[in-house]
Amino acid sequence: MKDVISTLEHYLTPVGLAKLLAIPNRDVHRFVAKAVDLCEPMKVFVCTDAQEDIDYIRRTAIARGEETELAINTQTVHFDGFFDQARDKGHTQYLVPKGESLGEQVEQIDRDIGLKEVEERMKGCMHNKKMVIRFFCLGPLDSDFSIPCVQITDSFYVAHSEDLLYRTGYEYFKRLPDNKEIFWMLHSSGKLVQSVSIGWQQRGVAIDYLENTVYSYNTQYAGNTIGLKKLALRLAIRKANREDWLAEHMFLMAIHGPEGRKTYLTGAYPSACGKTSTSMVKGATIVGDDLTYLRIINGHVRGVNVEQGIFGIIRSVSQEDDPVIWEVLNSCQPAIYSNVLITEEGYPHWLDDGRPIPPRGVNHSGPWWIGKVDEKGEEIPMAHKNARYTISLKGLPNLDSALEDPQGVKIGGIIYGGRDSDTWVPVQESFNWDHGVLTMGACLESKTTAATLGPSGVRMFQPFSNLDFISIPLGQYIKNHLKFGKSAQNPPRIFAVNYFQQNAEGQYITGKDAKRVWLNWMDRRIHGEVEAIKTPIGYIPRYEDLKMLFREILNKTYAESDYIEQFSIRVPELLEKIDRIEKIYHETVPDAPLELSDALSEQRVRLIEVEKIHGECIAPNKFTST
Ligand code: OXD
Ligand code: MN
Repeated sequence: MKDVISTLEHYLTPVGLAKLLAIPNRDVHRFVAKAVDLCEPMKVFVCTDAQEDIDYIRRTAIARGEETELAINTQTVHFDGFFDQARDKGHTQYLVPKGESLGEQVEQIDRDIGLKEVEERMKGCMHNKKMVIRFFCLGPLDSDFSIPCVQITDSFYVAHSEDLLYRTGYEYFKRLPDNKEIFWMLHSSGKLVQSVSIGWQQRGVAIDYLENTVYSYNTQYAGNTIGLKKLALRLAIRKANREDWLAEHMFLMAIHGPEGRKTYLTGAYPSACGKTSTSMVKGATIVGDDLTYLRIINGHVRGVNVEQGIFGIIRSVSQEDDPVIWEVLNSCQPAIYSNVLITEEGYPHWLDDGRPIPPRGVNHSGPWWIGKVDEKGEEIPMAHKNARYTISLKGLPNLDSALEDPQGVKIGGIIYGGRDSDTWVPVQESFNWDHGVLTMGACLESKTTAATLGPSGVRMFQPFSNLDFISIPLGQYIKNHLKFGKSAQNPPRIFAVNYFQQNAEGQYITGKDAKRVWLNWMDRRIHGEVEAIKTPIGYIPRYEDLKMLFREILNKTYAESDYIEQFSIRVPELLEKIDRIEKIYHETVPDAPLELSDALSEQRVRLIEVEKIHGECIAPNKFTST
């Protein structure tokens, strides 16, 4: 590569160069020079925080056919290629220097080989394209949590989505101290046909953590391309590991309890297991729905939303179950839909939206009609199961006032939850921080969903809902959690939830709105207002408290028979779970902390003891309240 400035002069217009050089940080100039040298773009657009630059991004996404305007003209739709509509875990790899290993749970490749592959796949990939350079900040600006990020992409859809999802940071970059750590993201959709990326067989995401850089190529699906989302999370987990804080796959919300008190809860559930719908429940306020950084400030665990928007799964969003999201999507707020059905009149429809299915429209397969089949003769559904909406949090009626607080919010409780048919009860509280980390976070299992490629409905080990993004050995990650709790004066309570519990006939046994009750029960526990029943797996609610909350919050009667069915302790299933998890840790996580095997053995002994007295399925009233 020629020297940095002459390379930049070669590719950038004088206006673009002036915008770039207004940022004094030399690493920024070097990264852009390296990117243009590799991708050889036809043109380069440097995007500042100015409204005209931001408008240009949206306009160009539409002009190039990456997005189409809808009947509500603040909204657009984007389609990904047929095979490119979910996160590709198999082709997302860490570039690991020789002699290092991230452990068996993590996809990795020798760094030199990985970089060579990136070079081969990305060399000249923007020949006939325009490159966009954008500056953002993860977390609120000018705070201990802030991480500045540079995103380079040839997709105006990606650049536009990031505008709704992240805090713009061009001005922030201008005032960055020289030594501030920056995350770098370079993306190309590769070859496009009708605005759709067609090189999916050679797609990949390569995480070069030595250089805090992520490369993503031949893919458009936002989970693989929006650098600031799951790509940056992987870098953030490493940074957090070095600096003793936590980077988590968690929503962040406030429950509004009695007398106007607010209690902040943060929760880790795997993708498509209810994070967004939980953070948007009626009566609560949302800080974020997907990514939270947690730090200890003045002895307290405090958290921020890394993002400022939602890239949410739209399947099953309905007026009845999700009134707040529904209202936002039907307002004039900017939104980008992906992989939904668009009717001839320009309105989006999606699976299980509670409305009649339109007879025809356009979806990711092109023109669509009821009964349309693919080349294998299989019926093409109206919309993809992983269809999404992208909106900014700004303007949500239920937005929490602390979104931009540079100190974050004080966390009262942490929740772990997954798609679990037969082990966990709907809500439980751990005995203490370590018990929660070890038997809830580290033991989380969940059935796979359409958010990742591959079959859905398969029970998988999903510790902390963060396994897909963990970039350090898993044992170390767990030790960091234990240490974090010890460093806090009064660590948050830890809870587990299960919205997907089923009966022997395979039917779900809790209503969708019940999650509001479970959340309010947590609030009451945190403030010491309700007692609980001590079981071998943790504390569970008393019937009378839930009955009162169902009445107060949902105006519903809660039958004792429902309580007994939902909160009975299913001993054989819980023991099998311990066996499964122990085996995984034993076989694949050599650095797992000793505390983990102790916690699991103790839990097993407690379960076996109660089984001897009360049998396999134990009703909650067999245990005593504390
Ligand atoms: C997401 C995911 O899109 O986790 O948030 O897949
Ligand atoms: Mn997510």
